[in-house]
Amino acid sequence: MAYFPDVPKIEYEGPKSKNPLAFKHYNPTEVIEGKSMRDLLRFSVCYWHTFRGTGVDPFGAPTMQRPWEDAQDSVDNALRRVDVAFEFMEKLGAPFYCFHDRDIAPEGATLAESNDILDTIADKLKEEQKRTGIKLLWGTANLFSHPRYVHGAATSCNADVFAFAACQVKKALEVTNYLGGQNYVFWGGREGYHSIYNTDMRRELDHMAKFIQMAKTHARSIGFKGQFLIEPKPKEPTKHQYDFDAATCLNFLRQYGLMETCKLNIETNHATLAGHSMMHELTVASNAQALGSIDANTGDLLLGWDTDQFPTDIYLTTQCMLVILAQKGLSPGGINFDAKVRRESFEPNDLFYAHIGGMDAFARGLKIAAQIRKDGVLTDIVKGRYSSWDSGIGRKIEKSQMTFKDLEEYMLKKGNSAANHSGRQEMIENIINDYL
Ligand code: XUL
Ligand code: CO
Repeated sequence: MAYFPDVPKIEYEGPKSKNPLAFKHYNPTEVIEGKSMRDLLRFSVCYWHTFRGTGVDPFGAPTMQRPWEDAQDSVDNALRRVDVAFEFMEKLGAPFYCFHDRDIAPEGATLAESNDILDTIADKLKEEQKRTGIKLLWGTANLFSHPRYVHGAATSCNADVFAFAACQVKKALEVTNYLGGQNYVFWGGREGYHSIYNTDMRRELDHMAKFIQMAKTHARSIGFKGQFLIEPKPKEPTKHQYDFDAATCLNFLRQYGLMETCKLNIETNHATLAGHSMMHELTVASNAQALGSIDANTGDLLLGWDTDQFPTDIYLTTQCMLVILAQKGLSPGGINFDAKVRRESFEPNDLFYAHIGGMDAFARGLKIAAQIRKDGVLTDIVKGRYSSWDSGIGRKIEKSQMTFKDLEEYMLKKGNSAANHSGRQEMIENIINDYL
């Protein structure tokens, strides 16, 4: 049975095409910087928004037309949803997908029952992966929706909740491993606090580190070779989230000796909620050799919450691809669309338009970024701007050959520092515009 009967396989038709169900820029086999677009971009569809999003918001009921859904959240429904998901991803030509344990399978009355249901669904996912060649980019556990996680999961004041969360991650790791998942993500949903009066911050952070360490030990014991990723986010649901931004996460990883264990999964809307641009966050992570994967979406400049919209802004995708190309791609990570269609876009086919738009926006960003890199414009500008560090006094400072006393001697002799040059921000922005 077809769940998207009027949607054919989405093909690349080129920039002149007016077909809304075709790619204008994403041409999977086109080679850029020595790799196919498919291998460079490693697009992934997320199960939660795409197959579980209902359109519910704090003011109103679900709006999404999803004829395959029953109201019960039954196991049968979960099995049917696997068919829906794979039909969608196969037609779209997405090479990867991602899930939380509770997206793919309903929670049972006990842990044992939940684990059994998860196994049933995982078997079907495995079959479909085999049939289609679609792979699991990452798995994760939902440690934030259930009321038991009201005070957090790994950072809960209730040790039993830590234990339950550990069981959930243990199982999610096993399922991810069974499905050949290439990464495992930790998004600290409720790892944070609202009031410091009732919070032992130090102890909670110690527990969070212990949790990741224990997860790693288990992952290695079952032969999971995938990459661990932490996903920074500054607010929502708690006022103070421990994984505020890339720099905060890196500080946590360094403090607890976890740099070898985890890289970062950087999400655009989380970056902007933290008051940073996506390019800033990607650069912070990449500079620390910790940029593992990205959650591609965008916020709304006029709204202050996590709107998780599909990325369509070519400036944004170009900036992302400049950083990603500079580190030669994201593999084994990828570009996961952690994005949802608007509540008003309730027809099933809107899911196709949304993903096609996001994939095309990234493909365009990739082509533009590759051209900027080929012409060397930004590298030449930056190299020129720092040229005083390539010889003379700058070089000696960088090589640790100078003391403050030496510098005083140098400057007393010279009398004053050399003149500055303009940063030419506007000129550079104009140059970037020439490429768009
Ligand atoms: C929440 C969010 C999560 C993570 C996975 O804002 O981004 O869906 O990506 O837990
Ligand atoms: Co995300």
